[in-house]
Amino acid sequence: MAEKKEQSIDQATIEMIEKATQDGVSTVFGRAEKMRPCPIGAEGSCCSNCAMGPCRVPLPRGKVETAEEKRKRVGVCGATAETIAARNFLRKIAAGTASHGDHGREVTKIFIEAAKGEIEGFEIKDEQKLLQLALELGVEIGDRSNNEIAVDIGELLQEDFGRQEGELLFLKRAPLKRQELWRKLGVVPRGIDREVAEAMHRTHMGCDQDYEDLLLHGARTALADGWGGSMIATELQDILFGTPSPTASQINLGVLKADEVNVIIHGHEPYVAEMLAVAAEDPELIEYAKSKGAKGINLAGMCCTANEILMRHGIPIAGNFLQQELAIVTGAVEAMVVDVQCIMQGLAEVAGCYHTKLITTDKRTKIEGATHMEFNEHTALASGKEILRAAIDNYPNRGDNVRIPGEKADLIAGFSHETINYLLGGLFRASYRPLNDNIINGRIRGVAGVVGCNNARVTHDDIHVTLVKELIKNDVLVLETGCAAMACGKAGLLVPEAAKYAGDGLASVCEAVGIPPVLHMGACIDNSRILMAATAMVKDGGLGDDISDLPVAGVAPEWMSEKAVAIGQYFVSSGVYTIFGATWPTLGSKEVTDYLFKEMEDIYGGKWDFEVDPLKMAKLVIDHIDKKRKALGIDKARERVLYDMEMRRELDKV
Ligand code: XCC
Ligand code: SF4
Repeated sequence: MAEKKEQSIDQATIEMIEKATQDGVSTVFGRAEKMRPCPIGAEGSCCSNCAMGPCRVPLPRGKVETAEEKRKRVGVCGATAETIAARNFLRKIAAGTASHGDHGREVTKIFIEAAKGEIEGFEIKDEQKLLQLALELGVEIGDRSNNEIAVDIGELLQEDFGRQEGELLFLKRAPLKRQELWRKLGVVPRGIDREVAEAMHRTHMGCDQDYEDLLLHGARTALADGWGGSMIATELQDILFGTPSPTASQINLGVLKADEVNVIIHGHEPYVAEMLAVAAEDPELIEYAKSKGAKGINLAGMCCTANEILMRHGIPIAGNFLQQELAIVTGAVEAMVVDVQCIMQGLAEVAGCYHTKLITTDKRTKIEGATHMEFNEHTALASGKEILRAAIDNYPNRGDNVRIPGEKADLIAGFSHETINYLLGGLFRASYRPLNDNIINGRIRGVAGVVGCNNARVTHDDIHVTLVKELIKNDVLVLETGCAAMACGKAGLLVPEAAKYAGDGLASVCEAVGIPPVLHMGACIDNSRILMAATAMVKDGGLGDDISDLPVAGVAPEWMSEKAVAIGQYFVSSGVYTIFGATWPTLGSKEVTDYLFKEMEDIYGGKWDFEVDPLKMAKLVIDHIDKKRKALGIDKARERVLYDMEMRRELDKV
């Protein structure tokens, strides 16, 4: 576990933690100080999979264990520390895959209903992407309407969730060599739900008790997320709500407005937020807000729902995961509207200390003490308006205990895989060629995907920002999603001017193309866009013939959710070297940890790693990128630029 120095590097966050203390309100920051993490659970050495336990099999601390002692370190059923750690790890992957899968399933259902004309207000927005997907999946186009084509696409992809045999449809998008490897290893996912269900079965008491076999199924389950549930969600959301393109907006608690009805939309699935975005423009509702003394309605996002409506509507972001309670602490939020995932139950308690209405909207996420206003997609617009009306009605209750921090930063978001293609190659010859060329000539050293959460066990945003600054300084182009993107947005790294923090090579490319050195690619579900970007780089040529050949790496510096583990594993199984910060959940078993950190590289060409220090993380990423450059024979071009960098650093010291 990392050493935590401060609570946050973000001034708005620090100011609101102080206000919470003054107001006598408990937040995640204070609770994290009171509740130490259980050391046995943290290392994956606690099993509660049957009622003879829970069994604890922790590594002995402060001494070397003999073989005899290790043999005796087992659960009541005889399960070894290896089995227990691997089972726990697989269950995290299964939970993450289930979450993204359930998101994808819901999107698919709504997509089909919208195409059938059953949902007022939702219609196909990206015709080009629809037709491309139809071609890819072999859906007849002819002179059929977009809606007819969309119904077929939706129903075809829907089968991936319940498929019993065969292969998920999008696996064919991966480089051929990767597909062959998956088939050879037997880790090709059949159906999304099937792999999750099998993971739960295998980890049941007395089932799979071979850690390598458990982790092989972990790979299969995670692939059903990255190339399945997540990818389906991203693709269909793009077609239905629009494929993101670069959009300017702002981020941090300073986007809340003193004289408007502030509504925060928080969670992951975009349809409620999409409808609120439409409803917030309704002249009647704006008039209604004015009748209550407000100047208007101010919608702002939180967590991944924020990323979705930021990319497609330019709606500002109030903050990332650890700021959710603090938004309410401002005293200026009339309603916090939540859907699913990453919604802390602590919100209900905090909302109770202010006038804020906490509104749950999803049948799968209810919270004791919150108002449940279930979102009905068939009356979507009416549902959206009803929610906003409740927020407006709450405006007169705001009171005087209001303090909105001044901090807000400009950012540009919405670099979808398609956009990067167009930006680099131009609309008529969209390609990754210029990116590949700039990697080969050494201006760009490599690419890092920096993704994932905040974690109250480490200094909020610090690991993200320190790592990313170090990477771009060393000419590594950074692709971001989720709360990681927000941390960097608040630090001013998501604007073209941030090229001033980049090394000369990366800066020159950013200036030529007009992009920031850190590209916001969306919500966590959109990590599938990073898989597509990596695949496009392979297919464009010159950088090897598989994802594992690319000079790329992935990092989740402040991860906390099970979804992050699923994402990490699908990156590793797709051939990407992936580093996690904060804490590592299998340290109770050396064998399991060695398998993940070393042996997986021989199997998948990608592997896991763990490092808490952001500068050391950056070094691991850069060393890995340099190793891949060398293997590709493009290290020579790079060396000259590196020499310049070294010299400039020397100058910096003077
Ligand atoms: Fe949740 Fe997606 Fe993590 Fe942020 S990054 S804390 S999962 S909101 Ni996904
Ligand atoms: Fe203990 Fe085995 Fe039951 Fe786990 S499955 S709780 S190790 S007896």
